Formats: sequence, structure tokens, C-alpha cells
Amino acid sequence: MLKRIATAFLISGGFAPPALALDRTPAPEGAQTYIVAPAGGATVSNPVTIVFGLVGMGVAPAGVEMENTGHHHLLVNVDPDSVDYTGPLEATDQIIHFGGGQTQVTLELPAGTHELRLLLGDQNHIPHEPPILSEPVTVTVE
Ligand SMILES: [Cu+2]
Repeated sequence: MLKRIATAFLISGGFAPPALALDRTPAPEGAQTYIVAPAGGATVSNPVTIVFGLVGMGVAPAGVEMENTGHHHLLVNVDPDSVDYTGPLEATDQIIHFGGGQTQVTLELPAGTHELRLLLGDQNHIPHEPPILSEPVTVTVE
């Protein structure tokens, strides 16, 4: 725990009062998330159904504290290096939360090529330590 606070302190590059720091949840060994569908390189048309896969953990809604669980976030054209893994994930057009515990979504994507990833968050929307981040899947929307 001390190590985690120290890491958060270093990454934030400033003063982060430990009393306010939310601990990151340790990821169980071997946990992985992945995009089941569409397949990488697929050309698809709207609406696009994206199916979320998770092994080594369970899905639980946001706000539910249960060991070895989390909820999915879909990253659309997000550089994973730009994500702040030390706190709650933002909710944007490109970082979509599935706090209800959903395991798939059907959505409209603009025509063009998109890079999709899944990132699991804990009950507080904070990525696990280490982050459970999928490999990217690139799709082209007609
Ligand atoms: Cu979330």
C-alpha cells in the first residue's frame, strides 16, 4: 500500500495527500480482457456491436465492491499512454463506461478506421494495478 501511494505521488508529480488517494485494486494474476467481436481488421457497418471478453475475473457494476471484479470501459481511438491509470477514468465520447456491468454494446461509429481497446476499472472506475487493458482491435466502419 505504501508503495502504491508513493507511485501515485511520483506520477502526479506533486503533492497528493494520502488521505485523499484512492487505492488501486490489485489485478489478479493472469486476468485479461479482450474484444471478442468484431475481429481485428474487420470492415463493419453501423450500428456496430462490440462484445467484451474477460478471463480470470468477473464483471460487477460500478459501486459494487467484490473481489476480483471490475467493469468494462471501451476506449475509442485513445492512445493508452495518454490514460491516467492512477485515478478514476474520465467519461468522454472516447472513454465509455459500462458501469452497469454490460458485456457488450451496440453503437454508431463515424465512418473510417477506429482503434478499439477495453480497459477494466474497479468499483471506483480506477484501473487495476497493473491495468487490465486489451490488445487493440482496428475496425473500418463503412
Ligand atoms: Cu467506469
